[in-house]
Amino acid sequence: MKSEVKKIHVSCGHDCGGACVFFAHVNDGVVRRVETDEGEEPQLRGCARGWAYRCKVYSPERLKYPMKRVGRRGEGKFEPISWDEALDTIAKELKRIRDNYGPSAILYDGRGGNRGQLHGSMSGLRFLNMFGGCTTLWGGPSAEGNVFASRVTYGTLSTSNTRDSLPYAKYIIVWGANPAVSIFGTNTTYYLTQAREKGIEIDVIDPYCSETAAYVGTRWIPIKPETDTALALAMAYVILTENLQDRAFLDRYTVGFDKFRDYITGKEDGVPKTPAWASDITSVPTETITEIARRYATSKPASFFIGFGAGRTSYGEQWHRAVSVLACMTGNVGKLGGDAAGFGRGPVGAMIGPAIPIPPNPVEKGVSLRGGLDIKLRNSIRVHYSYMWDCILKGRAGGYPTDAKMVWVVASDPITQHPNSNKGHEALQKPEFVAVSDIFMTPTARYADILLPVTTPWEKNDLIRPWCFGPYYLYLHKAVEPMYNAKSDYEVFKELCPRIGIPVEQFTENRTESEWLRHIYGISEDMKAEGVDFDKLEKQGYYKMPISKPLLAFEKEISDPENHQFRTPSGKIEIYSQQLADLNNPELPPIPKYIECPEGPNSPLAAKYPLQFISRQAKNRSHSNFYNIPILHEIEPQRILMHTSDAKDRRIKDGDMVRVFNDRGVVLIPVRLTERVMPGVVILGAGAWFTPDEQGRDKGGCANTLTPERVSPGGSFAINSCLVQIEKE
Ligand SMILES: Nc1nc2c(c(=O)[nH]1)N[C@H]1C(S)=C(S)[C@@H](COP(=O)(O)OP(=O)(O)OC[C@H]3O[C@@H](n4cnc5c(=O)[nH]c(N)nc54)[C@H](O)[C@@H]3O)O[C@H]1N2
Ligand SMILES: Nc1nc2c(c(=O)[nH]1)N[C@H]1C(S)=C(S)[C@@H](COP(=O)(O)OP(=O)(O)OC[C@H]3O[C@@H](n4cnc5c(=O)[nH]c(N)nc54)[C@H](O)[C@@H]3O)O[C@H]1N2
Ligand code: SF4
Ligand SMILES: [Mo]
Repeated sequence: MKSEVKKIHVSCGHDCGGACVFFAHVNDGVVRRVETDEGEEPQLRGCARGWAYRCKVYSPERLKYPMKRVGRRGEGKFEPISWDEALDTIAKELKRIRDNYGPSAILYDGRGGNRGQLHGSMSGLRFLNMFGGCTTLWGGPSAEGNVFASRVTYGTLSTSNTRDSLPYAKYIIVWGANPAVSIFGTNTTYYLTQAREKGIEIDVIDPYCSETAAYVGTRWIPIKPETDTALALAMAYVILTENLQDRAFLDRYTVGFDKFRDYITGKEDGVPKTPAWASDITSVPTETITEIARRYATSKPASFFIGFGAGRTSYGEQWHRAVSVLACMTGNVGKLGGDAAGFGRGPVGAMIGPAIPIPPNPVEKGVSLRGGLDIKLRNSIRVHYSYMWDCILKGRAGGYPTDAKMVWVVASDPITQHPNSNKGHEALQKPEFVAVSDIFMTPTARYADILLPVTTPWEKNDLIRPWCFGPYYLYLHKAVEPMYNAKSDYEVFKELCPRIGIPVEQFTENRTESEWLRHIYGISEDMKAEGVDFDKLEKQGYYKMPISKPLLAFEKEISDPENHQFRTPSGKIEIYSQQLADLNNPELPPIPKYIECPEGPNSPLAAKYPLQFISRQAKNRSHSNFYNIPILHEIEPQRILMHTSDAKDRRIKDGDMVRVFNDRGVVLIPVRLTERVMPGVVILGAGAWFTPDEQGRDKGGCANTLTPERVSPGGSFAINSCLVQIEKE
C-alpha cells in the first residue's frame, strides 16, 4: 500500500527580503518535493533558493551533533559530544562568567539568520534576560541610517504604501535598490513589472547595472558610490529654481523647507547645489540630472523605490533624508502611486513587535533606547555590530560598555557578515568562552568552544512576518522531525533553564509550540487590528489580508491633518529637525547635506587603493545562507565584477584569478569583466563564506575581508565606503 503524501506549509525563514509560500510534499517522514503558491492572487511565489531548500535540509554538511573544539579557534577541528555535556558546559560557563565578571561580560550576537517569532535568536534573549542579562548589539546592518532618517523626518518607519500602489505611478526611480534580486517584499517585482507593462518609465540609479535595471528598467543611470546625496540635492535645486515644487504641500505638512532652500541655493554656504556641482561629484551628466528632476516633479504621481545600498555608506542617513525631502517637494507623500521615500515599512503586516516576550535586560536597567536618536546613549549600553571585534579586543578601556568574556552567537555569522573578517579572526581568540548555535559549520562556527546543531525552519513550527511590506503572515508548520540530533534554539534554551536555576515553567509558561504561536498572535496589537484570522493562518499556513485597493501610508495625516499629526516633535514632516540641531553634531546636520566620504576617490588612500569597492545581495544566497548549497552556485558563480577599461591598464582578462586587497585583507577570486559596472568601481556579492588560506588570504570571496568597520553618524554600516586595489594573481 502506498503511504499517504501530506502537503505541509513551509518557507525558508531566513532574512532574504521575502517570505514566500511553499508546500512540502511529505511521505514516510521525508520531503519528496516542494510546490510554491498556486492559490489565490496575489500569489506569494518563491525564488530559486526556496526551490532548492530541500538541498539545505538534507545537506550532508548539516551539523549532526553537539561538538567541542579540539583544535585552535578558527581551525575547525571538533569532537562530537552529548547534548548533556554540551549544555552542562555552557551552563557552567554562563554561571562562572556572570558570577565572576557580571552579566554584561556575556556578549550576545543574536541575529536574523532565522526570522521566526518564536525560535531563533529571540528565544535566547528571553533566556539570557531571565538569567541576569547580557550585552547586546545594536545598529542593524541592513539600514540603520535609513531607520535614523525616517524617524527624524517622519517619526515612523511605516512610510510605504502597499506594493500594489506602484503601477499607479507615472514615473518610478529605483535608487540604490535591486528588488529583482533583493526581493524587498515577495511581490515587489511583480508590481514593478505591471508598471513597466503599462509603459511607465523606470530609471535605475546604481553604480551597477543591476538585474532590476536589466529586467524592468528603461534606463540605467550609473553613479559613483557614496555620492547620491549630491544628486538628490541637485534635483532639489532644479525643482526649486524651475518652480516645480508643491508649495501648498510644503506649507501644510512640513517644517523647515526655507532652511533647506537656503542650503540648496548656496545662501547658507556659498555653494549652489547645481547640476554642474553634482555632476562633478557623482559623474551623472548635468542634462540627466536636470531631466530626471523635471520628470520626477512633473509626473504626478511619481514614486521613488528606495533600497538600502546607498545608505550603507559613511553618511548614508543624509541621502535618506534628502530623498524624503524630494518626495515632499513634489507632494508625493500619502498619494496612490507616490512614495514618501522613508524607511519603507508597509502600512499593514509589519509585525515587528510580537514575538516571544523578552523580559527587560537587567544590564540595561534604567535606560530606554526606544525610538531615541541619541547614539552616545546607545553606545554606552550596547555595542554597534560594526564594532563587535574592536569591542572584544579593547573592552571598557577602549570605551566600550563591556569586557566580553563570553561570546554567544545565535543565528548569526559575524565572521562573514560583519566588516573586517580578519579582525574577527583576531578578536575571537580572546574571549574565555565562545558558543555558537547554527545549522552548518560556518566560518564563525569554527571559532566555537561548544558548537550546537540547530534545526532548519522545516523542522519546527513558527510564525513569520512578511519582510516589512505585508499584507500577509505565514505560519510555518513542522514538515519533518529534527534531522540528526539537532534541536531548535527554543529547545536549547529551555533545556538550559534547569541547569542554571531558572524554573522551566518560567521560560515556557507551560506552553507548547503551537500554544506559544497563538499567544504571540494574542499579544499582537498589529495582527488583531488588521483582522488576521489566526485559525485560518494556522490551518492553511498563510493569511493574505483581503484588501481591495492599495493601502496608503500617511493617508490620514494628509487627508485630515487637523486630527492626525505626524509622529515627529513638531507634528509635521521635519525637513529641518530641531532634534538634530540639539545634538549639535556637524555630521548630523538638521537639514540633509552632502558630506564627502573619508574613504572615497578623493581621499589620500585612493593613491594606493584607487577602486571603489561595493557589495550587494546575491540572488543565490540569503546573506551567508545557501553558500554551501552547490546547485545554487550555478546561478551566479562568485566573481568580482570590474569594468573592462579598468582591466586593460592592469592586463587582466575575463576569468583571470585576481587579488583584491587593501590594508584589511586580501581576496583571491576570478574576475568578471563587464560594462555593467561603472569604471572605477568593483562589486562583489555579499554573504560568501570567509575561507582564508595558510597566508590568511580569503579564497571564499567574502566581501567583508575588505570592508571597514566605519559607522555613519546615524548608525549605518558604512561598508560601501571602501577602497581596494586589484592585481592579476
Ligand atoms: N537575494 C537576496 N536578497 C536579499 C538579501 C539577501 O541576502 N539575498 N538580504 C535582505 C536584507 S536582510 C536586506 S537588509 C536587503 C538589503 O537590500 P539593499 O541594501 O537594497 O540591497 P543591496 O543589493 O545591498 O543594494 C542595492 C543596490 O544598491 C547598489 N549600491 C551600492 N552602493 C551604492 C551607492 O553608493 N549608491 C547607489 N545609488 N547604489 C548603491 C548596489 O549596487 C545594489 O544594486 O536585501 C534583502 N534581500
Ligand atoms: N559586505 C557586506 N556585509 C553585509 C551586508 C552586505 O550587503 N555587504 N549585508 C548586511 C545585512 S543587510 C545583514 S541583515 C547582515 C546579515 O547577517 P547575519 O544575520 O549574520 O546573516 P545570515 O547569513 O542571514 O544568518 C546567519 C546564520 O544564521 C544561521 N541560521 C539560520 N537559521 C537558524 C536558526 O534557526 N537558528 C540558528 N541558531 N541559526 C540559524 C545560518 O546558518 C547562518 O549561518 O549582513 C550584513 N553584512
Ligand atoms: S529565499 Fe526568501 S524570497 Fe526566496 S523563496 Fe525563500 S522566502 Fe521566498
Ligand atoms: Mo539586512
